[in-house]
Amino acid sequence: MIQLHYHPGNASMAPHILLEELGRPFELCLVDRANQAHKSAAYLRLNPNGLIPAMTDGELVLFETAAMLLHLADTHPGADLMPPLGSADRAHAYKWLMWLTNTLQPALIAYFYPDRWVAAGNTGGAQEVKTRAEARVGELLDILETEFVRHGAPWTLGDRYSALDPMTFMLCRWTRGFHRPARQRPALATFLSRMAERPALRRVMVTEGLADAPWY
Ligand SMILES: N[C@@H](CCC(=O)N[C@@H](CS)C(=O)NCC(=O)O)C(=O)O
Repeated sequence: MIQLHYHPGNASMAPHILLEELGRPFELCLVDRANQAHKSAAYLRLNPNGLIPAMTDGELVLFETAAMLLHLADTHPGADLMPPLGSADRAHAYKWLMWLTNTLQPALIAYFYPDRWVAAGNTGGAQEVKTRAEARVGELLDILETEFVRHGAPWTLGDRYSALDPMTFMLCRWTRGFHRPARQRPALATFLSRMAERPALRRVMVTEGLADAPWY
C-alpha cells in the first residue's frame, strides 16, 4: 500500500489531495516535526533532504512532491490526470508543473525560511529576504493569474482537472498570510473556491486537522 509521510499543511498536501481524488487505499504517516523527525536517521533513509513529504509505493521510495504527482498519474492512467504522452498539452503540463515546483515553490520556501539565506543572527537580513521573497511570489502569482485569465477555464491546464491542480492549490494556499495573497486575484480566487468544493480536498482538510482554519 502507498504510504505518504506528511505533516499538516506541508508540501505533502498536494499528493495527499491526489491520493484522495484517486479514491484508492493509502496510509498516512505523520512526521513529528516538533521532534525533528524529518531529520532522523530513519526518515533520512526515505528522503535524504530531510524534507516533507516522502512516499513509498511497495519497494519504490520517492521524494519531491512533483515526482509523486507524476507517479500517481502514471500508475492510474484511467484517472486521466495528465494529457496524452507526446502531445503539446503534455508539454505544457510539464512546463507548468516544473514552474510550480522549480520557480514558485522555492520563492515560497525562501519566504518561510529566510534565515537560511543570511548569516546566523542577522535578523535584519532575514527580514529583507522575507520581504523580497514575498514580492517575488507576488510577481509569480500574477503570471499564474494571467494564465488562468488567458485560457478562461476552470483548472490549471484549462478544461481538464489534472495532477497539477493540487500543487497549484497548495502553493496558493501558502500565501494566505501574505499582504496580497493568491485569493486577491480574481481568477485564482475562483480556482481556489472551485478546488475547495471538491470532496477529496475537503477530506484532506479534515484529515490534516485544518478544516477550521482559513483554507486559502
Ligand atoms: N521541493 C520539495 C520541498 C519540500 C519542503 O521544503 N518541505 C518543507 C515543508 S513544506 C519541509 O520539509 N521543511 C522542513 C525543513 O526545511 O527543515 C518537495 O516538494 O518535496
